[in-house]
Amino acid sequence: MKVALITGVTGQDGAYLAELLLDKGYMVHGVKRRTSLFNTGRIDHLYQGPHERCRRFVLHHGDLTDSSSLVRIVQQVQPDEIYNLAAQSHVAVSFEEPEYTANSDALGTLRLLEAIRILGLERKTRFYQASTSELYGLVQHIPQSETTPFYPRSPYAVAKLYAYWITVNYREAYGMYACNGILFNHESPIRGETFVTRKITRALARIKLGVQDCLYLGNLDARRDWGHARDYVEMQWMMLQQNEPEDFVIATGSQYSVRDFVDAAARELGIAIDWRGVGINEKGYDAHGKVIVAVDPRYFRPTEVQTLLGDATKARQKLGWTPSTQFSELVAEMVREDLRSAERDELVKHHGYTAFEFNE
Ligand code: NDP
Ligand code: GDR
Repeated sequence: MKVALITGVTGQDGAYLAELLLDKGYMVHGVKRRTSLFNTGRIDHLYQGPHERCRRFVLHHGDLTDSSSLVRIVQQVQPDEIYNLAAQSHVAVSFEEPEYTANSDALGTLRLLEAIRILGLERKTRFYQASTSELYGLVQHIPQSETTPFYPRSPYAVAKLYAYWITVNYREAYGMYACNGILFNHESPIRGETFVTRKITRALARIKLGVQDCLYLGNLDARRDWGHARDYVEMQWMMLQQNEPEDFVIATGSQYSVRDFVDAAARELGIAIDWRGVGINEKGYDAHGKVIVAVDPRYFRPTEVQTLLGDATKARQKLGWTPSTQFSELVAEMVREDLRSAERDELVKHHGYTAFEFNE
């Protein structure tokens, strides 16, 4: 049985990847940092308690900022594959916590690579690094491929740039099977609530049911290449199954603006948005003339990544990559799930928790 270790297992990609690897028959170990509450909502359906026989999913306490925990876990687990998905992954937050972001996202990657080396596992353990389209930042070429020069535009992207190159360096210096997946934005119903797609689907569902009044956003003109996380984790696994380690761009090759995303989600909910004004005065009105979307400059970033569009030709040719979920399907799935949660919130708001006794 192959053994995988996933850092960031409680995150969006970690949950999808754990599920995928368990389906493939792997023994899966996940690194979880200590939190005051469980924080395992995305992986609870996979949980197997310590007393279960034949466990194939095990969680370990550890942190990317703590070498000792990483060395101990890698030593215990002796993984065939490590997927380094853990990161302070929010670009806007990285401007507020730049040092922590560098520590976890840049040095954290180094710590894991060193753990492999210290334990003499260079020939055994394959390493996947969660690199990002944010590396392209102020884009130097459209569309972006593996050969497009990087120009990071946030402390997050700069930290990930270090992680990208240290992964390449350990591959070249020590002959390790280590590779970067340069993944463009990928979303899902379990995306963190403060990333723009989920913020939109969640807020519009709540507005539809009267639980929330208005959705406040930053730059509506930012353009992204959005795919589905379920499709992307499959490529993370594929990258570790090749004969030689290589870096790959994973993207859909289609691009939409934040405003397009709002419109698509609103359409799904049967809301027609009438946009009026420009810049920070731009607002979206519903059919009754009520403002339901507004720009709030607090969500602008000190330096913005205005446009990202990926060219995944190499992954298509070498990994057989084709995204199976279209933009409209992604939006529909996210809206559907958030409408379900909004219905619960609406029930509680208007009837209190006791409502569940009668209605569920
Ligand atoms: P999430 O933010 O959903 O998950 C991040 C995970 O990292 C969480 O499990 C989090 O734990 C964990 N984590 C954060 N800091 C630490 C730390 N110091 N030590 C240990 N664990 C830590 O991110 P995604 O799942 O969306 O992304 C996965 C990876 O891919 C990230 O590295 C991200 O930067 C990168 N990426 C993501 C893209 C996307 O569009 N989703 C695109 C390209 C790259 P906790 O649950 O406790 O917060
Ligand atoms: P991004 O994702 O920065 O691309 O990083 P995010 O969804 O946060 O932003 C996308 C674009 O939308 C604009 N935007 C807003 N963003 C947020 N979060 N909230 C808002 O209110 C808002 N209004 C407009 C942003 O300015 C930006 O241009 C994600 C993360 O998953 C990274 O970890 C990953 O590396 C990259 O995708 C690829």
